[in-house]
Amino acid sequence: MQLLRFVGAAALAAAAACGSSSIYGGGGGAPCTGQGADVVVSANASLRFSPESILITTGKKVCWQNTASFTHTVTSDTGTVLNSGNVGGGSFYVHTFGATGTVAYHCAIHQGSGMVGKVVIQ
Ligand SMILES: [Cu+2]
Repeated sequence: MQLLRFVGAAALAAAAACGSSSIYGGGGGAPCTGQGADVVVSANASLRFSPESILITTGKKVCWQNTASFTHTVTSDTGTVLNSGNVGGGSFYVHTFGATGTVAYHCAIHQGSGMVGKVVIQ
């Protein structure tokens, strides 16, 4: 019990110290599964983010998996919190959210087709 309490405290401390950061990569397979993401959002072949809106807490790691065979982006509507650049088919983009707020984003290539999403961080 004592050990469990210690591990819990360490995990909390690590989360609190964790700022905003991004990871890029992937290609083939299901790379989000190896990223330790708390939430996975697919950027799919139907030009949609799924789920389109997610609710998380600070310190959570979100992985966008491009499940299409073509390129998408994960790009903040305003600011640069999410700025994936081109994410090729089968690749992923990971971002850990360090601050509360609402981040509306879109795919820079398919925004005109309604490919938009939102992350609410509490
Ligand atoms: Cu797209």
